[in-house]
Amino acid sequence: MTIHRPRRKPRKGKKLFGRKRKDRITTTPLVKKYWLQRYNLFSRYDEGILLDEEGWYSVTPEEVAAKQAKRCPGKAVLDCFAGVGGNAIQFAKRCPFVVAIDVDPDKIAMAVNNSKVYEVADCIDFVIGDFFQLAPSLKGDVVFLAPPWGGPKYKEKTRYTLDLLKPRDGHTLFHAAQVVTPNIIMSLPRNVDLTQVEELSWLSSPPLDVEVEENCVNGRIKCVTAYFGAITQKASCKDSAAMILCNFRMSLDGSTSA
Ligand code: MGP
Ligand code: SAH
Repeated sequence: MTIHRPRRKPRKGKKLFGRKRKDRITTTPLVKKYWLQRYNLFSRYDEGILLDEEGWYSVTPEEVAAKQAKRCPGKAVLDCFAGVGGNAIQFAKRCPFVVAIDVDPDKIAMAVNNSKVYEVADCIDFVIGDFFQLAPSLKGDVVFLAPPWGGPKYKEKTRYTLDLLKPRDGHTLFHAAQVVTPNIIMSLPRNVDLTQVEELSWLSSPPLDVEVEENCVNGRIKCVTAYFGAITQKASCKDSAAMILCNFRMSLDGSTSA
């Protein structure tokens, strides 16, 4: 495991005045590419953020994670493949209850550390475990799924099919999540087969609302996010349409009884 650790954690309120933080551990060529993007991944990187190799290439860029979290205000969110905490930290800023699950104890240790850097560690429950085993016992309003895509080589496929997701294929993953809630968010490769993504919504009867967005950082697409169920904009439009209708009826009722 390659943990990138600052030589010295800057003390709160103390500025580094032009002195650059040096990483103690040698950076592999693979990691270097992501290290160059470090402030897009964690804007507070210099305050002691820790990542291992998989963490570097898998963490959701902060701007994207913040956008995904914006969909879930006030919700209880289960981040089922939490990694080094990129998403869990952003959920914790907006949601009263966040559970961060990862099968790798080192990832959870790094996620705990990183959430402390962002001062949200107290808002997250960390669980070391296998999502597929835990799913039947989980409770939450939203399930967030950012599973392994099979490493950075995912982009070699012209069309990334859902059977390539790890450790289980996309259908098995979606089925497991549906046991918890129909409100599911999936973070997927930018070359994912969108027809297959849409088909996932048909696994539910009646079919779930589905919405897909491309997520860019500095004008480059980083991933695709699929929202299912009540967290799609379509569903919230339906809610607000129902609300408007309801308010309209109430005002009619009011005018009749007046
Ligand atoms: P990338 O395509 O490897 O990097 O990953 P980049 O900088 O866009 O490279 P380029 O060669 O295309 O220019 C882009 C983003 O996808 C990463 O920052 C992660 O947020 C996300 N990502 C990449 N991988 C391999 C995974 C993965 O296995 N799982 C998850 N959940 N996210 C990943
Ligand atoms: N969204 C995260 C990155 C997730 S990377 C972030 O922003 O930091 C995918 C993670 O899934 C890896 O950390 C890996 O350890 C974890 N994982 C793989 N199989 C798992 C399983 N069966 N249950 C839970 N976590 C798993």
